[in-house]
Amino acid sequence: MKDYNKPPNEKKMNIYNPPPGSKGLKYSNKTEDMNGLEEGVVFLPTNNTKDVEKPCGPKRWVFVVAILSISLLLSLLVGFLVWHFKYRNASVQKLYNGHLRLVGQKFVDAYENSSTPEFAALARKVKGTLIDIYNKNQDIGSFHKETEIVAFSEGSVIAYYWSDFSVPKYKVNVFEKAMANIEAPHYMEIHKARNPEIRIESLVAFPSDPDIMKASRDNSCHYALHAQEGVVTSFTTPGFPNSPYPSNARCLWALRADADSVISLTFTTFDVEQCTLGNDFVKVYDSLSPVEAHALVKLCGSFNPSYNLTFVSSQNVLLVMLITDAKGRHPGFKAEFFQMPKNRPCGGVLTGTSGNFTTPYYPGHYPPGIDCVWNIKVPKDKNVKIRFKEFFIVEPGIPSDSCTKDYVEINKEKYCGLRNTFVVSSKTNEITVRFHSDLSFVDTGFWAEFLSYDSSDPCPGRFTCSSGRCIDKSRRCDGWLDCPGGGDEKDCNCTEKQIRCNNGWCKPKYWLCDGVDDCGDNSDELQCQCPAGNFKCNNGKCILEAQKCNGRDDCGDGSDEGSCDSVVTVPCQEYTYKCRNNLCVNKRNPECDGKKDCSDNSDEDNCNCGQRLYNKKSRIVGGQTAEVGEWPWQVSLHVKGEGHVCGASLISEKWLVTAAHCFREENYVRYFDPKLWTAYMGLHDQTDRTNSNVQMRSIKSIIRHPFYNDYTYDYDAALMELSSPVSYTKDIQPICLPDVSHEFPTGKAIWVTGWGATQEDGIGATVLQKAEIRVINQSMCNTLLPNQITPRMMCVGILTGGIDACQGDSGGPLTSIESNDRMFLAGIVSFGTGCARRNKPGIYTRVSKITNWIRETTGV
Ligand code: 4AZ
Repeated sequence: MKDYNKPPNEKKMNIYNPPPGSKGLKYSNKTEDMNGLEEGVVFLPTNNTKDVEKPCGPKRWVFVVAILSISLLLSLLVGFLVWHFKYRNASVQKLYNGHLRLVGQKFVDAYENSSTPEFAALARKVKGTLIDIYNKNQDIGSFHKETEIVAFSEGSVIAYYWSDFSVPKYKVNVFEKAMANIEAPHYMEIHKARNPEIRIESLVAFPSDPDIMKASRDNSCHYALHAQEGVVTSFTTPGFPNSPYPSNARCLWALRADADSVISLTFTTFDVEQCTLGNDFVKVYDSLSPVEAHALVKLCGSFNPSYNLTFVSSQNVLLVMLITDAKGRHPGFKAEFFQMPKNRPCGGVLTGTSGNFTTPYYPGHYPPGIDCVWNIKVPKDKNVKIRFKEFFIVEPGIPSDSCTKDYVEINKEKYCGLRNTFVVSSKTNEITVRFHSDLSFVDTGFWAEFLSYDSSDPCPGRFTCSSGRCIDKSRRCDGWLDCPGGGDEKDCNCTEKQIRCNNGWCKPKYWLCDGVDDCGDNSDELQCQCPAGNFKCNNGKCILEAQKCNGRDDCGDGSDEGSCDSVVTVPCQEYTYKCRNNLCVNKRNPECDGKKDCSDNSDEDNCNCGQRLYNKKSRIVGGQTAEVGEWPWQVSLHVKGEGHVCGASLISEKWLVTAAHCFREENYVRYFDPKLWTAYMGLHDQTDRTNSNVQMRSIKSIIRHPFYNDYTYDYDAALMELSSPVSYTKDIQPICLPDVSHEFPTGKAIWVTGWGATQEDGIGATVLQKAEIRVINQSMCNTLLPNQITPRMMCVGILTGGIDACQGDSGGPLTSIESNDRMFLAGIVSFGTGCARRNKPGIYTRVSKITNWIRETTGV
């Protein structure tokens, strides 16, 4: 756009094009030169010795040296000029956004509209004053190119501006320093200024990136909205909801409220391009300038309606910015805002024996720039503890151990980030909780309760962790760390069923040599190490290190070929992935991981599966209610007159995978009759089946696995064909089927979901539930459930108990989140000994063992 540098080809032209008229002289010049050179050369007769000794040699050298020196000087000069004009003088564009306060000015409504004469008049004066300030500073003034006043807000009057500078490269550091320290002029200087009636203070300028600057400069998509007293105002992206937002858009919504008010903004619908797939995003600023220092949030992707997207300003303005690129057009957003009185107090004195308190506007996002202090006092003879039930204080780029921006502080210790339920206790009857939020980036905050407790018995009938947390006495010395820091596993006498780790902990004997460091100091795995230079297979066998990743199954269980860094075509084995061209690769789980591993790319074909289209809030760590759209392949199978009976997984528009035992004949009811069943896709709440996001289908056919054994539950799998295809939506998506070679390693966290009973012999859940459980190694699975486990089964659970699938979850998915955030159907809920009992994990049908049957039967 701007012509700061000469186009390089202009220079080239000078080099390659001789000056006009020089052509004819070229030859004669050369001749003249030759003559000139020969001038000092005298060819003498050989007998004239005197003349031979004539000192004409040195003279020639002087001449040559002079010529050389001159050409050296000339090239130095040329070099200097090139450097000076091309590099030293090369300029870079520097863009700034900022704001300043006008002292003693009265705000009039017309200032909110940039096309009014009042706006133009004040903007002219402010701009002039700003340029005067720039000109006063020799490190700024001469580089200024353009400034524009973009908005005013109330209080008294705040002006928002952008400025454009062109700074020589070698001056950039000095310039940036000067801009960072820019200040409003002293009062005395104002009278000498161009607009003495304009007095400004609190002048700030922030470097801006060109893309955001484009949004400020192009006002084809700018909106100014003022909150109305007691009324909710809404606005949407252009075209919402009937057409997608425009591509390459730079839209700004300047939201204002009356002085001494703040703004509450809520996105009621939000659906822009997924963050990982494109560059579209929305940013909200606690200012009318799009400056990073006042950014509250950056949003992309889509959020389900239950996600709380409420933001509160610190002053009476907010700016919403939408930036989109050329592709990936989505519906956009609908937002609402209203004004509220400022200075709502936060913190305070809390008394009594228990109570709750939260960050301001919880579960909405807390405002920027606030400090709250809660002084909590329980009766004198008691102590007090705080339990944080929800805790979300995440700042982009700030690790949870540094807490330099937003934090909670108790007893001089700072807490931030995303945390599970935790407890902080005091050894007195008082405690002080402080909360601080800085000027940028906000989060949901916390929800906490304070509780008084008896200092001599803080956990009646239970074990007290040093953190103050109470755990069941049976959890003491059971091999699992239940207290933060593992206090419940210290100073234990190990039973005969346990081993003693070197660090003193007791662990179940069957964890010895299972390839997992259960002790924490690896002492349970030491006596079973292979000799040096050997590799230990998953089945315990030792093989030579050199045999690892050599394309042969030396372990016998494929574990030596399962996790090789490079993708090598190897002879096909059980554990290798077979490409469509029948060549096999040794990479573990290469399907749909976003990388081409097969030479024919077939590992990345057929990958329209296993993707969540909503942003996952799941930040819910303690709670187990699923979010809307979090498990879009989850299906609820209803039987006429009985309601929900089993779960299932959607694998294509027409096919479901479920458990074969759901169709057992019981009480003379022939459950394998397709007419009995109805499948609900996109369902979240069993009481809300008429929701427009739900698609209901009758069943055309039920196909049980031909090897299903009704007695052992071996091959507990069945396919259901829907009467007509479903259409995929955000709430309805298919899950990926794992390849026959797909491995779900021991210890891997996997999710089980369903509307099953929430406790053994309990009743089913109304809203879809989720639980994170872990893959348990097959030999331990055999030990825990002797004579029950076949290779088509896998144990998945938490051996301490408490988390499990239960009655009514049968047939539902066991979802494994793999690389690229792709979800695979690892298992089908099959059976178990009760629910959530200690050492009794759930048993799941291992889907990779029946993938071929599923694909052959359904064509998926
Ligand atoms: C059932 O009856 C059932 N604890 C499913 C899973 C489990 C137990 C029972 C696993 O559907």
